[in-house]
Amino acid sequence: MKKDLKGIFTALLTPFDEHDKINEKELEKLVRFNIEKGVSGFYVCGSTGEAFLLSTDERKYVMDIVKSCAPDKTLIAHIGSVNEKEAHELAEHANKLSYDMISSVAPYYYKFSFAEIKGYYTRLAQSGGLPMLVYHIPAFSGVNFGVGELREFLAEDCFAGIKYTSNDFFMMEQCKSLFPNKLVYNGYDEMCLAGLSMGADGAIGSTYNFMADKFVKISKLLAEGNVESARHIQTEANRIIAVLCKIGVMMAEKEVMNQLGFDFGICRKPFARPTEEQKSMIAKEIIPYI
Ligand code: MN9
Repeated sequence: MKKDLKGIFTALLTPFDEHDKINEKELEKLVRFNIEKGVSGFYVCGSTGEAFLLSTDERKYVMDIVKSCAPDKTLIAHIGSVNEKEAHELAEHANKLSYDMISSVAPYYYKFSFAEIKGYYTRLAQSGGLPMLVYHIPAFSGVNFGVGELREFLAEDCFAGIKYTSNDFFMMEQCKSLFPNKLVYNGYDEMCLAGLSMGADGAIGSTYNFMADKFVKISKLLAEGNVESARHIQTEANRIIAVLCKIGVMMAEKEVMNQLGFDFGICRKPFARPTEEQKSMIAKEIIPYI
């Protein structure tokens, strides 16, 4: 069966139990819940999955769990790390598990030159055995690629495309039209319709953990040419996302899952736990609208 490379991909959250250990059962439940909502696949251990707060072994363990409960879905392993050795180890693991793609943020913290960053990506893409999806997220990584730089990646066969988390849709459209055969995934859920209508092949996002169905609908409606109805659903979703942003997206999303009946625990420190006031905001302003 050929895998679906288009559509909606959930950037999975990582549930922790009361001892701060990965909660395998809840993660499996989350994967099944999203499959039922019609997602095409999963982005595993990205920013949303608290990748940078997990050990190498924990990241591998999450990859194992997701592969075993979603073997037929398109699986993208985020293997990014400023420690390139770790990134290689994770890429090898993803390859061993037959993931479909690897993906990475730009190496962060130090101000690496573009040549150094390109070296990092190219070594991983050439040696990992899996095509690389460049994770462009300047607001978090501090690395702001321009079209010229992104096209240097896209011109190479070992690069699958870009996970594009930026609101510069002019640049996104230029990448897609220069390389129509490469994949471009929209990254900001609150602009999903904008990204898809400017040519993105699909969307990868964190709020899909609990409302993937809204975005599966947006993408179907757009494909049918029904922009008005698609925009209506995007507006509904954005009312929810605005509340998440006010609280702090990561910790708010885990609390949403908890209030929906999952047992996701809290984000790892230094993230704070939600206050009672934030919890009641979620109960009143988010849960009834999911
Ligand atoms: O790229 C996610 N980005 C981050 C994906 O988490 C940094 C998005 O799904 C956002 O969480 C979401 C809310 O701003 O759009």
